[in-house]
Order: sequence, then C-alpha cells, then structure tokens
Amino acid sequence: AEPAAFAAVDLGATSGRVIVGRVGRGGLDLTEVHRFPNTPLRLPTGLHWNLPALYQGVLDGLGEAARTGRIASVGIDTWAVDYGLLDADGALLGLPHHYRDERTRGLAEGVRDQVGARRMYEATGLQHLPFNTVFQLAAARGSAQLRTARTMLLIPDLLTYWLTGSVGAEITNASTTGLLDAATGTWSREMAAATGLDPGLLPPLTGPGTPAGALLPYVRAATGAAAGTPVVTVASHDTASAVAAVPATAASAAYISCGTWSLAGLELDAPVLSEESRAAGFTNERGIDGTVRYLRNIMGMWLVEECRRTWAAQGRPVTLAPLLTAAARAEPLAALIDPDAPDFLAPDDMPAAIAARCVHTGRRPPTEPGAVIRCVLDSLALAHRRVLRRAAELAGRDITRVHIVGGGSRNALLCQLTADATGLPVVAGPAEATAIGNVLVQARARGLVGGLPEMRQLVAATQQLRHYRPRGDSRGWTAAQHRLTAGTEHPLVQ
Ligand code: LFR
Repeated sequence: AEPAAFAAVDLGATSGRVIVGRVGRGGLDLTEVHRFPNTPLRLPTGLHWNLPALYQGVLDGLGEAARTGRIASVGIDTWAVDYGLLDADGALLGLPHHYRDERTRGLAEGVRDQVGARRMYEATGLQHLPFNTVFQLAAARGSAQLRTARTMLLIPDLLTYWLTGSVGAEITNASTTGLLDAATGTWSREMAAATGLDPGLLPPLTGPGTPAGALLPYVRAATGAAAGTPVVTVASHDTASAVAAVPATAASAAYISCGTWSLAGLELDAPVLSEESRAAGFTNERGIDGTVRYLRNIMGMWLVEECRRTWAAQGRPVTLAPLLTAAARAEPLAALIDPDAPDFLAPDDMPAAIAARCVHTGRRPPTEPGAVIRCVLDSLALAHRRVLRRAAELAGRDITRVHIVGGGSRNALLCQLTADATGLPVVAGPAEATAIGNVLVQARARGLVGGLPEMRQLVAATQQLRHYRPRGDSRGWTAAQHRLTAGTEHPLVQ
C-alpha cells in the first residue's frame, strides 16, 4: 500500500494534541500540528471537563492536519473511565464529570462492599479506583440526568459521535468501566444489575481497527477535510494505545506508561483474577488483539505537575529543567511517600500534602523545591519497583528489562532512578507512544503495517530510544522500601 498520513487526536488530562503520523515504506514520522490546554471547570455540580472547548480544539487540530495534505483517517484516544450521557434525542446531558471529582469518595467503597469486592474483581478484573465508571454512575443514581439518559458514551466515543454521528463503546476503554466482563469481553449484565444500572445505556461494543463512520458534513466544513474521511476506531484508551507502541521485543519486558499517571505492568495473554491479585490492586485492562494490560495505576507525574501549579500560584519559579537539576543534586532517598495515598488524588496544595504525609510516616519533610521533587521521583521509582516486582510474582513472569514510554520517558532522572530501584535496564521512549499507537492502529487498518510485533519493530526501528543501566546494587532501595513500609499505617504492596 502507498504511504499515508493519519490524524491522531490524543487528549490528556492537561492538554490535547492533534498529531499527523506518516506511515509507509518502513517509515514512521510524526508531526504535532495542534496543541491546546485542557482546563477543567469547577461548577456547582462539581469538577467537569470542558468538552465543547476540547471538541473545538479537535476541530482546529483536524483543520491543521487537513492543511498538511490528504488525511487517510482520524483516530481518537483520551484518558479512561469518564463519560457523557445522551438523552433520547442524542443531546449531551450536562458536561462530563472529571474523574478527580469528589462525589464518588466513600461511596465507591460502599458499592464495592455491597456487591462484594471479590465478586466484582472476578467478574471484571478491574482494580478498585474510586473513580471507575461504575462508581460514578452509582453516584449519579436517581439524578435527573441519569433518569433521562438513554446512552452512556465514554469520552473518545462521545467525540467520535460528534464527528460522525455513530455510537459505540470501544472495548479497551470499556474495560476500564467496571462494567465489562473480563472473561467474555461483553458488557456484564451482572455488574449492571448489581449496581442498579440500566444495561440499555451501554452501547454496542466496537474494537480497534474498525471504521466508526465518515466525518459529518459540518465537520468537513469546519476542518477542510476531504469528503469520506473516516474516523477509525483505535485503542481509544490512551494507555492501551501507549502500550501498543512499547518497542518491546521480548515477553520478559515490562512497561511503564509514564505521564499524569504511571501505569506500570505487563502484557499478558489472559487476565489474572486471583484474590491475591485483587488485594495487590492490579487491574486487567484490555489491550489490542486480545492482550491484557496487567498493571497498576501509580499517581505519576501528577505529583510533580501539581507541585509546580501550587508554586506558580505562590510566584515561585517552576520551570521543569532547573527543578530537575536541583532534584538530581538533592539528597537521595531522604524522604519518601506512598504516591498512591488517597490524599494525593486532588489536594489543593500538593507540596503541603506531601509534607503532611512525610510527617505521618515519621520523616523530615523536604522544604526546598528541588528536595520536594527528589522526594516525589524517589518515591515514584520505588513504587515502580514495588509494582513491577509484584506483577511479575502474580503473573509468574520474569522481568529482564523495563520500557518507559510517554512524556515521563523524557525525564532522565526518573528513568535513571527507576533503573536503580528496579535493578533493571531501562529503555526510555518513545515519548509520543500514545499518538504512535493511535496512528499505527489506523495504518494497520489500511494494510500498511502487520500485527503487534511488527508495529513494535517499526517503533523500535524509527524512534529514538535512550538506555539507562542500574547504578550499583539496589540494596539502598530495599532498605528504603522497608523504612517506608514500617512507617506507613496502610500496608503497602511490597
Ligand atoms: C492515563 C489514564 C489511566 C486511567 C486514568 C484515568 O491517562 O487513562 O490509564 O486510569 O487516565 O482515566
């Protein structure tokens, strides 16, 4: 097939981008044509996504993409779990809530305990996160919106609906809802019934690589895209797209998709649904081609970004590069936190929340910004180690190498600390894994690239990767893990 250009729409928690990816003749080349901020809105009803603004950003980006030449197709990925509700006329009922909105706090545990934590895990394989779609819908129970709703659409599916008029639920993202059956890959009537949800709200499932529909005339008018330009369903969960683009060649490779979140784990052929796995907080999300993303959410660069946001509001310098230089010089492993403590999900003042946790665990809290960032990065590296070791145990796998993809792969200090903590070589890159996974699934639908191994070889052959070797042995990290476990009131995953 002739080389072709694909538009990848990739929305993250802090910004959205449209990227044009050219694929063909052994090449893979990306150009970011548009980037726009994603600024959540606080309203009387809680924390929401400004979806019309995001949609406008998508249209502007597709316009820029069309100006670069003919676009073969468009693919959309975003963060997971969040959704919009449509009424019988197909109108959106209110702005989608942000997963960091507080309304599911406490309630999620109640629903889980009522349905039975074990049963929920056996059925869906999903880690318990308070913002899983199933809990958000439980929080909406009895609301005017939910009573009026006829269809629930996850964010990428909602954008696809606005662009094409067609309705579906892409399966990698559907697997993050808590409403998909892990064994059958179909909607779980049992979980819908157990949580009081009308299963009629759940649209037909679709899979990566299938056409969703052509851009509607008003979208073509707004963007200048050619008639008949299709939206192709990709792995619409951003993490699934990122994992598809991990340039791993061996089954003994682990990955960390590192952005707002660190998603650390393994690719498996089948879910691990054991009680141990549930208790350790591991999830079985779906990847492309029937793969399982066996991983845990770790709070990730959110901690760093929120520190910077707080400092900026205080008028302090927040440019990342000097902060990382200061962090590299700061005392190693001086203060540690469990990044997954619920206090870090949405605090008003992240540095204060970090200091409070350090006090809680009996450590002297860092004060200088460089030391705070060092505390965060040491703690993330240690969490990477904990999670990957446990994943290997629970899945019965050996890990010989760690791939870090996503924006965090540009953070040399975090990559080096992860190599040090895990005692494993780290391969960093591509930073644009999500957009690449999005583009490659579209290219594959056109016959320009083969299966998952071939996609990954193409990434390895065309993208710049950096290598980090562990420095020394990891004894210091083992001791640090013991100190952290001993000082924490919640038992951590070892
Ligand atoms: C990463 C991500 C994670 C998901 C979180 C919330 O961007 O998609 O995989 O757990 O956002 O949706």
